Amino acid sequence: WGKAGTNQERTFLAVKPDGVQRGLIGDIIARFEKRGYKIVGLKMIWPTEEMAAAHYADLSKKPFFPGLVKFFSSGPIVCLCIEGKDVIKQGRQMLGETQPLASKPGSIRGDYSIDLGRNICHGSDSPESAAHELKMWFPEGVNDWNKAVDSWVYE
Ligand code: FUP
Repeated sequence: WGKAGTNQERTFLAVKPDGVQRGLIGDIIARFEKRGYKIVGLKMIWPTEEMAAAHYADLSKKPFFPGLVKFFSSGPIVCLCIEGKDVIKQGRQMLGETQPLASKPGSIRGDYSIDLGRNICHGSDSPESAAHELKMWFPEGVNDWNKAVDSWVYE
């Protein structure tokens, strides 16, 4: 799953149902591509409530958990596996803070969200959660296209 601390570090990013419905998929992906990161896994899934609950299992004791599960399973999400140096920490920085009010303009949440429960995207917060979430959302694996680089111009 991409070794943390190398240029092949990998994180799990999800455009949540609000981000998909608001037409922000392309913008979010473009930010990571332009930053220099590589998209190695990409698919749309409509999570079941069970999948949403498993994804947010750490928060199962919180009072907002039932609403969070309902929201996360309320429509399709876009699952991304993104690769590159420091992508776990950089991804979190590019997302902004959990609280939209604390998110600086220029970050995804700082540009597009106002409300805590509708904060557009999810990103793994540690190497452990990245490995766990990538396994959960990409059980089939991802595309290691490093070997394909430079082969698009010539036959
Ligand atoms: P983050 O890693 O920034 O997505 O934040 P958390 O894992 O702590 O929270 C997951 C999601 O739960 C947040 F995106 C929004 C939601 N949440 C609430 O609805 N209320 C809260 O008080 C905290 C989080």
